[in-house]
Amino acid sequence: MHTASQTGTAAPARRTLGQFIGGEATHRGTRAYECVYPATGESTYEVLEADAETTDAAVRAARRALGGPWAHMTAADRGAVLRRIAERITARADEFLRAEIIDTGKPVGLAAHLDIPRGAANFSAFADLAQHLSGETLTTHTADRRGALNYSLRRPRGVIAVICPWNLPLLLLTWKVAPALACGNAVVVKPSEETPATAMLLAEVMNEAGVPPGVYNVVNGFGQGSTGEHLVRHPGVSGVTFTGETSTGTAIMKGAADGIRPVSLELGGKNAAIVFADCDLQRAVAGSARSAFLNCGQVCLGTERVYVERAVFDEFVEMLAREAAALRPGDPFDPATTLGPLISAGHREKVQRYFALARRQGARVVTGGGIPPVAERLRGGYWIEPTIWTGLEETSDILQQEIFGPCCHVAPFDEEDEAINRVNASDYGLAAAVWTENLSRAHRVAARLEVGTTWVNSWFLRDLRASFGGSKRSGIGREGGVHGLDFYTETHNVCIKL
Ligand code: NAD
Ligand code: 6OD
Repeated sequence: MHTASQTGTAAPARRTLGQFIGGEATHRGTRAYECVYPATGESTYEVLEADAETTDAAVRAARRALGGPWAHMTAADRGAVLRRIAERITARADEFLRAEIIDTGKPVGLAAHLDIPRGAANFSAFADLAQHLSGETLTTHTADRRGALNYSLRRPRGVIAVICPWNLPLLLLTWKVAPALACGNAVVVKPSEETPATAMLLAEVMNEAGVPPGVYNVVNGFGQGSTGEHLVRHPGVSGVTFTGETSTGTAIMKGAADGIRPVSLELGGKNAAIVFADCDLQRAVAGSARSAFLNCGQVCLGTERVYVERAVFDEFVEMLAREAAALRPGDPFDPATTLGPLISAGHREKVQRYFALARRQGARVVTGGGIPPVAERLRGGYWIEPTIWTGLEETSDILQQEIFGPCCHVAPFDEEDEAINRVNASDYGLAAAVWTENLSRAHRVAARLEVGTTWVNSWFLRDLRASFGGSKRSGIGREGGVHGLDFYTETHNVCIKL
């Protein structure tokens, strides 16, 4: 779909991004800050931070839109608008692709096959969901024997605050905006301060697709003490859907508690894979490499712990190390590049602290652990080597804390029960992968894992109708298909005495 010659190398024009409020781009905002191209460290454009007053204007615009045609449209008409949004994203895919790469530094092959098509697919999938806004009907016994009829209605919850991280900016934002709009809500989106571009491009698409003014609003800025916190605490917000770190989720939950607003939280993970000796080893290695290193390891579902049955442990480690070594860092716009940089200097420092800690705690570094050589013009970027460790204790920080970089620890196990217990011995519970050709074992193990999603013989294979979310500290609530309906709508029971 996209080639290097279509997109060229990144030489972004200087510009200023503000907000999108009530159907219009505006330069309201206070402090300006710079965004950076992670592949070179160069600043790209400036962004205006939305202060409390500007955030208030966005929430008010969303409230006004709820009184207009959007919330009262038929579900089929809203579905048609969502389909047009999907079509416009696809028609403007090259612009989305370029904007996403300049913000994140991710390789063009990845963004072209995952981020941008999923951005469109989220809208087509939830266009259909709008048709399923049904409720329950109950006939009720009463003392006079005439009975009563109970039925439920669903109405839009109201103004939904959508707060997103930087790792899959368009994918994760549209994953929340699409169901919110399908259910008739208005949204105020706060993209990550690192990656605001595709949320603003989506604003143009909303106008092109005929979304009424005020239904989709964007405010830019930071989190605590800034735009994110103003938004969460705004009394005009009816619910907050958030994807990001567990500690941020905690702060957001506290902020939403004032006013008793519901939250849907997709948080961090410390995901594990179990590789049984009876698996298709080649497939398990390729899948584990993908799950540890895709997007430079910056995927919440990524595997940072791998447990391998002892009989195939040495062979697995050797094969995984070969996969890691085959990854090619380089110009994100070059289709041959398979490894992008980390998002920022700060995030690379965090990942490097874990690399140093692993060594101090006695890890054997199978491969990686440093900064890879890259072309001179890329040397200011936040490059890091894909890294594999063995030999650490289960209680080590490396096995307990989310690193969010291209790295994993591989440990041998002897018994099925032992592997399950080690996977579950985590504060997190987002996702797991199980690699086995034994059908009974696959079902038996999956049923015992304390996570929101288990993939068997695959990873990050998504059906947008399936539930998605985390257990334990990985989140609250489920989104996907009809599963988010309780969050995005308010159920209203009507009881008719007959
Ligand atoms: P983050 O929590 O630092 O920031 C996410 C968003 O929250 C940003 O827009 C930020 O500005 C905002 N924010 C921060 N503090 C806030 C506050 N007090 N009030 C309101 N908003 C606030 O996360 P990140 O660094 O952008 O993303 C990486 C993290 O996200 C990782 O932990 C990763 O696992 C997680 N993540 C989870 C999922 C999932 O589906 N479970 C998906 C992607 C990323
Ligand atoms: O695929 C999705 O719907 C989803 N929420 C993926 C999350 C990936 C985390 O980085």
